[in-house]
Amino acid sequence: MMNKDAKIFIAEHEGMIGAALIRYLKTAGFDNLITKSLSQLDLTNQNDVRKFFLREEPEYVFLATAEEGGILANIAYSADLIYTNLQIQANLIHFAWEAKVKKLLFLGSSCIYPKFCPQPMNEEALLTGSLEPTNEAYAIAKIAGIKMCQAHNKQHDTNFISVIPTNIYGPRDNFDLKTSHVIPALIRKFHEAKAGKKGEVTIWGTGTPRREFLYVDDFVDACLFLMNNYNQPGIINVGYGKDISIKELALMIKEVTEFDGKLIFDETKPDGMPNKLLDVSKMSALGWRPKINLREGLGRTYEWFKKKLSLKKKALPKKYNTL
Ligand code: GFB
Repeated sequence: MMNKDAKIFIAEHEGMIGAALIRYLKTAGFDNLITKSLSQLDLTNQNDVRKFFLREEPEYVFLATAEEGGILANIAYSADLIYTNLQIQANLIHFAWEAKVKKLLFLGSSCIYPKFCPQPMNEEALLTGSLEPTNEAYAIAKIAGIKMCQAHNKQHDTNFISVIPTNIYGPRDNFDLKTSHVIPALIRKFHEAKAGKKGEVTIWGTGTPRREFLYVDDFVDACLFLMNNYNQPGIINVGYGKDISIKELALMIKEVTEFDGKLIFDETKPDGMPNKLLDVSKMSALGWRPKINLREGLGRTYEWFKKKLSLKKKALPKKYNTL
């Protein structure tokens, strides 16, 4: 159990998950949080990360940063994704051990499971089949991170846990149409079509793939819960427990944004994994449940998006680097 004055490093705090974690930890009364903007600490730089850990000696680390993107970014930037993620993870996990960090929470991704994994995807399915080619490079980096945590636990007796999130969405998501995931992309497309009085919105793929989505506030609540209650080397899934087809999702976003037009499905764009639903029974058995349903979470995300636009600030949160 983390004390309220425990020294906690959140790497990094400017993205959707990191920012929500900071908000959540502060509300829960934690006041000894260490954050570093990417210009202050380059997480890909081995020497800088080593010096940072030895100087600051954090007690807890949330490794909530990743170079990542949606389906097309995963195809277009596969080299960047595998290289940068391996560097960041290797630095943070290894030097967290050197600096005697009490506990580290590493974020995996649901794309670590095989392409044709039985649904819902159980933790035991890791490394039982080939990966979905559209996100293989990213998935391999994430699997390496999990294995690195487990190897440190084995050899050095650390307590480094790996959490597997389903698709997370919410305020501060990436709304860049070329690199974003499906929810921010569709919110933006529907909003712009409505504003521009266009009659149609184009959805990538066939609309038949099924995905599971979890609102970011629920996810960070789960992370804190696991930091306090879960001490096993085995991975643990965190999801909403229900999936929806991309077509159903698009219809829901159409309703949330009050767009009044047609949906066009562009089948020249990839579908990716046919199904992606996590088996959340391990997490449920520990007593954790999500609170925010998809309709509610989409509404909150759309409100945030509109507020950002109306403030005429940068509508898009800064991405980690060039993606
Ligand atoms: O969210 P997404 O990009 O990634 O796409 P994945 C989910 C589904 O939505 C795919 C469809 O079937 C897309 O073809 N889709 C429809 C769209 N319209 C759009 C659109 O305008 N933009 C986007 N992006 N998709 C990710 C991986 O896979 O899952 C990441 O790329 C990560 O590596 C994440 O693992 C959890 O769900 O297919």
